[in-house]
Amino acid sequence: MTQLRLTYFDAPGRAEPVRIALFVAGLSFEDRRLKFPEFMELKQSGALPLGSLPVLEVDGRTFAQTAAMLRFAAHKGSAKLYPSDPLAALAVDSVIDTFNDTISHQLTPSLFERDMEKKLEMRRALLAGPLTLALRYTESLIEGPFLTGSELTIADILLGVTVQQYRSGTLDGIGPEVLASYPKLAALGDAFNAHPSVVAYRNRG
Ligand SMILES: N[C@@H](CCC(=O)N[C@@H](CS)C(=O)NCC(=O)O)C(=O)O
Repeated sequence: MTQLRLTYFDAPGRAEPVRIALFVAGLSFEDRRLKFPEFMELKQSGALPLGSLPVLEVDGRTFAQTAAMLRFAAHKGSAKLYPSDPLAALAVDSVIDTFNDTISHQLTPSLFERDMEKKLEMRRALLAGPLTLALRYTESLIEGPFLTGSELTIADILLGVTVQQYRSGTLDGIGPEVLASYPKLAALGDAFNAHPSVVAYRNRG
């Protein structure tokens, strides 16, 4: 059996969609969670190919990039998390790339900002520009209840975790009110939470 080990911080962050995708796909994996000093030690040892987390080890080979990990889980696992129809796959990939771009270039810098006023200003700029574009675009693509219809895909996992993050209020300046203009996305978040595999993930103990 293929040995899988996912390494990230002890937080949802970028790894949570990958954790859920691996679980839903029926792939057992080691969920390795590092404290910040352990991450720094690993980074300095050169074991992280891009210097960042998460990384997924597959039989000892180390891979970076969450979007690729999500696709890997879908292709390798038992659940149909990636559409065979090219147009549906285009929608899935486009949403994943859109959110990864928005997170990498706009949200991540604000996470490292310690001055609260500056942080909120960065979040306001994010909302006024790229995040609103990303949300509006995503809303226009959602067929309902999930992105491409009735099947849960890896894009829905990423969106479901994102909706959950906004609803939780843990991102200062980007709270549940952001979803008011995007009813399809909010409904997708509800469908994600109610999906039996996602419920099983949350109850996994
Ligand atoms: N494009 C990468 C981005 C990975 C990334 O930015 N990881 C952050 C944590 S969320 C990180 O490790 N930052 C610390 C660093 O680069 O030193 C992905 O999707 O996996």
